[in-house]
Amino acid sequence: MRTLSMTILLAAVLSGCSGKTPNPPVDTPQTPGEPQTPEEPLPSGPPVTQGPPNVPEFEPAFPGQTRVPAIQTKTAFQVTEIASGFRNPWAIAFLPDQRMLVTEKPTGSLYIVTPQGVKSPAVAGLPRVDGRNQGGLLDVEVGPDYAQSGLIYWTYYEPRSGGNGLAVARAKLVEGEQPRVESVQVIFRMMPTLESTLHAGGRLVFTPDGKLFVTLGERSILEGRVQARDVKSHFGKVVRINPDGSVPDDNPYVNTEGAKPEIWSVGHRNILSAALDRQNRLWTVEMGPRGGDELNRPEAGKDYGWPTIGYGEEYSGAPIHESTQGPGMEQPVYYWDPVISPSGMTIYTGELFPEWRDNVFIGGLSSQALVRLMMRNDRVVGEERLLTDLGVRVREVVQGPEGALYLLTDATNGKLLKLTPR
Ligand SMILES: [Ca+2]
Repeated sequence: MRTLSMTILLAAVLSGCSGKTPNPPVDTPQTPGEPQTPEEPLPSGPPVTQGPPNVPEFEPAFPGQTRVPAIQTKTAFQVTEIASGFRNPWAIAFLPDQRMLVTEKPTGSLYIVTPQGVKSPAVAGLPRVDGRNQGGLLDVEVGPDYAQSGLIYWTYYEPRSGGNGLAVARAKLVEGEQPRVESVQVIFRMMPTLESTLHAGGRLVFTPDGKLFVTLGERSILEGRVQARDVKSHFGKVVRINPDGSVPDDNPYVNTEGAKPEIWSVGHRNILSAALDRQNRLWTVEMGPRGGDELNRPEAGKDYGWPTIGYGEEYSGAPIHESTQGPGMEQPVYYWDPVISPSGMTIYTGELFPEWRDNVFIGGLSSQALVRLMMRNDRVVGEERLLTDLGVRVREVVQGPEGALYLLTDATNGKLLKLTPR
């Protein structure tokens, strides 16, 4: 382990900006004896430094939907390299003993990594992936009953006759000199099959009531894009399943003729970021077109509008949307123009950084940043771009068991980094 030479010491205070923790929402249960955070004034001042908007003619639907005031973390922190040599790693999941599972996207390899950075041989027995382009092995999660079952879950681009599609598999992890998975079961297949190496989504989120959210993209090509609001297709959806792949009785479309019963919410583009908040509500960030990355809080049966409404345009500059708003479609909580290219997300609940309590962290690829959002009453009130001087694409961000943030950088020599108070 070594401390990066680019270690950052952030003690400066931006004038006019508050880096204080917001109040928890009023319905958040308070731990007995926990002091109430006094109400802080909202941040004010200019937004974070970024380029001009790509689609300046689109205006936000409400104040604070984009370009909120910049904030700056006051706690001095450091970035430590735990391990390197991962080929475009994608996701981290913590085992109960603080070791990590780390996925490598294009190779389809899964590793077990100790807190000191010692990497196992690649876990044997995972199914073959279609590793082209955005495909490969994506997210990994440790099952809620792992201590008894040894089950882990992962997402991948599954090669199929006639194309490919996202699949979710689970298996028992068996440790040893050559770790392996046993009894691999595919529990969900995104349908229809299509030939596309783009936009399959792929984040997994378990909820405390034992359900599993899976985020799905719309495959990028027009044939897939037009299915994003169609409940007969999995494309462009959040789905919710039981850990064995069966459909929960209370899903919103279980009684809709012809609908895919796994669907939770519709009208998404490509969701690569998903996390629960302290109230166990799902939040997502989706890759938008040029100028249209979105933060949403997907609710059962709601329509998030893609491709009918949105704030971006094609990368060619051609228009996609006639409007930013439409009947029966939800507004994003926040959007970015220019985009951050989001991947990875966590909502901070740790003790190491009290000022980050309930803040949203998002990995930024093209923005080469760790994006921090300060929230109040489910709106974004402050934004920060951390680690910009490292010059790395941040693929993944998760909170470790001790309250540190763990990151993966997207590179052919990808690194596992740890962010702690200095
Ligand atoms: Ca939307």
